[in-house]
This record gives sequence, C-alpha cells and structure tokens, in this order.
Amino acid sequence: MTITRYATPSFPLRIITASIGALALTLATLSTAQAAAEMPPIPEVTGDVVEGDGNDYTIKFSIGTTQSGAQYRGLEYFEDIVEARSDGHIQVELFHSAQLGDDLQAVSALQSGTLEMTAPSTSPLVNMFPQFAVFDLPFLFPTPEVADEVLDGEIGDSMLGIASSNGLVAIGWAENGYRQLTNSQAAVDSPDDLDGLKVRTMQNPIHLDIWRTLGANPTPMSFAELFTALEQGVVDGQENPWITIQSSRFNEVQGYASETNHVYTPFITLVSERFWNKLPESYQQMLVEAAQQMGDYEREVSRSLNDQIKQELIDEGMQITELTPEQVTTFQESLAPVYDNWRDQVGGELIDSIRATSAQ
Ligand code: EAX
Repeated sequence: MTITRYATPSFPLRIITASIGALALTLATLSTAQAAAEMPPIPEVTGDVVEGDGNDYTIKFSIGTTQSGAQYRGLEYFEDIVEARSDGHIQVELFHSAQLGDDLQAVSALQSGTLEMTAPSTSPLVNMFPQFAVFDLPFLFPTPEVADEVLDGEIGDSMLGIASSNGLVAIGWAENGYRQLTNSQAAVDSPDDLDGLKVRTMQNPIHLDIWRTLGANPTPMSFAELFTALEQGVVDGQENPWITIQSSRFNEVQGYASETNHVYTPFITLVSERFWNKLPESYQQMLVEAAQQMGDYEREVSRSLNDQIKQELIDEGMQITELTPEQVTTFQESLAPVYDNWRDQVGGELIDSIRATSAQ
C-alpha cells in the first residue's frame, strides 16, 4: 500500500502567506490528532525555493517503523520541506512498516538504485560500516544530549562521511532512541531473570553478545518479522524504544517491560548514490538541509512522547518495571565483558572520547 500525503500539493513557497501557513499547521495538527494526541506540530517550512535543473524527480522514502511513530512524522516534515523548496519538482512518496523491505533490504535497494531513500537503525549496518558498532555498546550514551553532541559533532560528521560509500550517501541523523526490554514471561529487574529467555536482537554481533552475556538466549532477526515471531512465541522478548514498542503494537503480545535504557540507537538518513548523482548540486544541498531539519524535529517528537507513551503502555495493561540505580549498576557491571570483547575492534579512543563528552 502506498501512503502519500496530499496535504501540500506542490505549493509554491514564494507565495505562502502567513494565513495559509497557519491553516496548513492547523490541518496538519488535526489530521494526526487521532494517531497521537500530543505530537509537537509539524513545523512550517522555512528556507527559499531552490532553483533546480528543470527536471522533475521522485523520492521513494521507505522506513521500517510504522505510520504512527516519530520517525514517520519526521518523514512527513521532510516531504513538506522538499516538495515546497523544490517548488514541486521533487515529489516525495513515503512508505512505512518495511513495505519496501526491512532495514537491510532497503539499503540494498538504495545501492541498486530501485529506492531513493531510507533511514535504518545503524546496528544492522555494522558489517558494512564497522565504525557504527560504537552505537551498540551498552550504556555508552548516558543522556540524549550526549548522543546529540556526538552525532551532530565531529564524530557524527565523520561517520556520515564513512557511510557515504558503497553506493550510499549519508546525509543526516535522527533517533530510534533508548532501547527497553519487553517479554511475554515475567517481570525482569536483574540479569538473573533473563536466564534462557529467548530475546530477538537486531542483526548485530554486539547486541548478540550483550544478551548472551546477560544469560539470555538471543536470536538475530529482521524487524519486519518480529511481531509474528513474538505472537507465535518463536521468541519470548525483544528490545526497542517505547515509541517503537507502541507503534508496532508489541505490547499486544508482550505483557512485561523493563526500563533498561541499555542502548541508544540512532537512525541514519541515507540516499541512493545513483539517484544523488543525477541531482543538481542545489537540490543535493537542499536535501542535506531538509534531513537536518527532519532529524531535529524527529528527535523532538521522539523525546516529547517518551513518558507519555510509557504511561499509555501501562494504561493498556503492560507491566513496566523501572530499575533502581543499583539495579542499573548490576546490569552495567554484568556487561563489562562486552567492552573487553569489543574495545579494540570499536576503537578505544572513540569510546574514550564519547565518555569524555559525557563527563563534561
Ligand atoms: O527500523 O530492528 C529494530 O529493532 C529497529 O527498531 C528497526 O531498525 C527499525
């Protein structure tokens, strides 16, 4: 199913008046009111119309998460920006819920040029970009602000550079967020409770190591297969941020959750290099700006919804265990061997410089 927003049919930005802007804002707010009452409204488009080369382009932009998540909301803003600032010469079509493939499939579609854009979690891409492994280390990012400083600073920029290869152009960051454990069996507040629990992980060796080290029985699996695997009891649990847990309805098949915050996962915004090379430089620059604005807004949405969604999950009957600082420390200490196993491969200096950012 193709989901395209028709709310802003290639409106010429130059003639937007304040009143039309206000109306658009109201409509945007109303149209999403049912999906998520408290989402911050999609901002108005700012920036001039950009002169292109006279050609028209279409961007199919596919993501793994659902239409009710923060990520899709960010994509709607991206669509507004790009269509307005290209004066309708670039049309953006949005695809959610892995309709055009899961994270890895979408990335290979970019490489072959059959899809223009996607924004996967960094974790399934570590085989291609080993440097991304730093985002898989447990408890490395103590606050979202530290994550922002790293992603929006030198380290993040250099990683965008690294990921601009293999047929891909990396143009920005957004967030999936802090991951929380859910399961169908019992409340979990210590590694002892995980003994033998079948936990789905992303396709990533450090995540496997984390759950093995904690005593669970992890299985790597694509996100697209996860709901069915949970529903059928192929796995007992999984871990994802609250917003992804709710928007994917995992709480319908998982009675328990623990607020572990064990890993912070970014989304990386990727463009097919084949498509990129067809665009005039002015459009390339505009896409980078739009990705930046999308990333800022998506993070705002994700963070503003976190507590609200946690409460909604509780109201819907999920038993959520909040960990005491001592319980968090027990998880952290249990996971020390993961750092021993991966420090050299990930890069000790990189880990230390992120820790230094956190200490400031
Ligand atoms: O696109 O696989 C996962 O658990 C992630 O949340 C997925 O990358 C979302």
